[in-house]
Amino acid sequence: MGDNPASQVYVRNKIKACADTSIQSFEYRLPAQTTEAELLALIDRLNRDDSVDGILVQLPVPRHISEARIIAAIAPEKDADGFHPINVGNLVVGRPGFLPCTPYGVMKMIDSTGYDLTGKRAVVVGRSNIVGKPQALLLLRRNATVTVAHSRTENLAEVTREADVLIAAVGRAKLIKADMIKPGALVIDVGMNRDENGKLCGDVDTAAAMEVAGWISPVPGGVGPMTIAMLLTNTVEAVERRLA
Ligand code: L34
Repeated sequence: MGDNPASQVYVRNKIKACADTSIQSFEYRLPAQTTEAELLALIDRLNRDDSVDGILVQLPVPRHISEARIIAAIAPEKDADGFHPINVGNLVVGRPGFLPCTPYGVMKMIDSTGYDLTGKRAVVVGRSNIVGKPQALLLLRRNATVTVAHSRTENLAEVTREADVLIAAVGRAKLIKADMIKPGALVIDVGMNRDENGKLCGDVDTAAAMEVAGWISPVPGGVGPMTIAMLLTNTVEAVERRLA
């Protein structure tokens, strides 16, 4: 909905990823002044459409739309983003459900290194509903000792320096400097910002951090593409559940 330039890039990348994997996708570009009732009517139609297995409303939505009402209107079994309260609840109590794509992708990235999280100190910087909070739950599920830090945390550097695994998801360009990273740490950069030259960059000062970290994920080409991969994974999972 609307004309958020970043959303347009992300949605285009999602549509391309669907095409590349033979998942049929349908794009509805709604003008910013579309009413909530109109958006809810479209979601209701897609909920009942048997040719649709996964639905997402790209966020952010304009201010006159209630994000919570929109998310709750999506059928939980088609909730490819894992944002519906039913899926959030299942995540909290550790029952099967759709996992939110970004933290799910981060877990896949950690697993790809062979890193064993059990007993390790994980610090998540950021507490959003779509990344920080679910990320903390997924790390906890894997027996990490989890700290959630955020913009109001005192002595942030002291907290991040304790992290064997550091997940940066605050949305502040290059906030995490090399001296905030424990030597050898596994660092995942969820940030998607523009630096002073308008260049895409993460929440980590990557060039400097590379000298300290054991592992570090790039921006672009890191968490963004993984988010999209997990969206496709959730969609295929929705099909499998429907056919089961
Ligand atoms: N409903 N809203 C909903 N679901 C989501 O999972 C998202 N998110 C976040 C924003 N709003 C959402 C995304 O799709 C962030 N996000 C996202 C998806 C893809 C990319 C980045 C963020 C991505 O493709 N990043 C590329 C570079 C993109 C560029 O050139 O600007 C990368 O290589 O990181």
